[in-house]
Amino acid sequence: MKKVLLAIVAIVSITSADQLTSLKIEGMMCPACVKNVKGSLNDVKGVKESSVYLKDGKAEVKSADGTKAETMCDAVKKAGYGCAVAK
Ligand SMILES: [Cu+2]
Repeated sequence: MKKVLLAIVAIVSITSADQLTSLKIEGMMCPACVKNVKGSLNDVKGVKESSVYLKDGKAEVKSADGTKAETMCDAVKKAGYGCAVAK
């Protein structure tokens, strides 16, 4: 029984692989902006971790597979910044 459970857990963790999304962020001027963007990204359902780069004007978002980049961008825009999905 225990072995079966372990096998199921292994399958779930393989199929729910993390997804990496790159976003272009516009309008960040200072570290407070970075904090705002990061906070709004982390509030998006499915997002696990985000790194926001002020100088490069970009963000790397680690999320559950299937989390839409558009949803992330909408959250950033709501916070008052420009956002586009980077290729
Ligand atoms: Cu700022």
